[in-house]
Amino acid sequence: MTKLRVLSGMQPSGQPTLGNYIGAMRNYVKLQHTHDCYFMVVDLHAITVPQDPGALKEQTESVAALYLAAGIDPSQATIFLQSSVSGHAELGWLLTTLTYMGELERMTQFKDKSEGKESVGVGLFTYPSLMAADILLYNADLVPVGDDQKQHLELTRDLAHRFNGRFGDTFKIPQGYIPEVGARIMSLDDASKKMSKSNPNAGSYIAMLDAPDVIRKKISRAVTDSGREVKFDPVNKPEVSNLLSIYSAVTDQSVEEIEAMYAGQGYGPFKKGLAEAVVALLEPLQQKYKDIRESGDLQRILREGREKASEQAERTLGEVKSKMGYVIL
Ligand code: ATP
Ligand code: LTN
Repeated sequence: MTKLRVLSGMQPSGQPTLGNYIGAMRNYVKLQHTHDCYFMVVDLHAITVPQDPGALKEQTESVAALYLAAGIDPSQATIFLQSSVSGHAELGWLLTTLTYMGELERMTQFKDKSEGKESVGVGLFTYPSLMAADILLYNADLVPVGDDQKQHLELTRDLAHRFNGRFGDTFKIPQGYIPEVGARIMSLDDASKKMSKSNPNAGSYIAMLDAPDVIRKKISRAVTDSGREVKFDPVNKPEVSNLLSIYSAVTDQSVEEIEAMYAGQGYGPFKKGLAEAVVALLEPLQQKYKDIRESGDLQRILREGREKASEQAERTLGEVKSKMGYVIL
């Protein structure tokens, strides 16, 4: 039986966080054994907000190395850079012409990221069409993402239907793969906002590469209510509930088990336990990351990934262009 195809990507727009890991990356690792997987660093998406060229390069290599450190095996999954396969930009444009202004105006990520800004790049607005191209170029069946990407996936499905309806059956309709626990990890300083690597306050997130003592400090300073009961109650205790979700995702224990473990103890021991669990998860990954960066293997792995991805992308793009009426030379 042919394996279902999986595709996903992460932006090199800052330091990947524990939210990125729990919401997306660890599912990449899980899926690679049973699916035909493509994981990319979406460096074309990252420039929808200004990026310093030196930082972009470093962060791109860093995300690719984190994929490997987290356990993605390049002999099982294809790892590549979005910008190294020109078909993304090309199909992105073709799909942009099929996308309606109203659809993009409804995107909550655009609203959040443009809010209060004096000038906003057009790319931030049209970005979901490029994401649709990323997915449809590979005819992916499944797309592992966090909860915040649901709306973009819905648009991807709509664009695939629209293209198929107008030009004939071409694209598969992809499904999201969204974890039950940890699809939306919230900020440590404000439980109404998602944990984000582009938040200027580094205390709001745990970066996957934060040193153990930094992790301990950030968790001990995480905002909580003035009570002392460790209880999952997202409406009345959103901060503690967020920490409980992180604890549960990191240790694979149920929320009820964790509540019982800290019954009557207050937030201090709970936060200490959580910090040690996060450190135990990230410390070995950080050691692997260091080894990978020092090994110099990354270039070769990304080049091999580009070869495999390009082949697939060219095939789809050829079919798309021919169906749309482009003269194929
Ligand atoms: P930013 O926060 O900088 O705007 P991002 O982290 O949302 O960016 P990506 O790096 O592209 O953007 O996200 C990679 C994956 O991580 C996506 O699948 C996204 O849904 C998931 N993700 C991001 N933040 C969280 C979070 N707080 N909780 C769960 N999943 C998340
Ligand atoms: N839009 C996503 C990143 C992204 C993506 C993709 C995810 C770009 N292309 C394709 C899955 C599949 C984000 O901002 N997190």
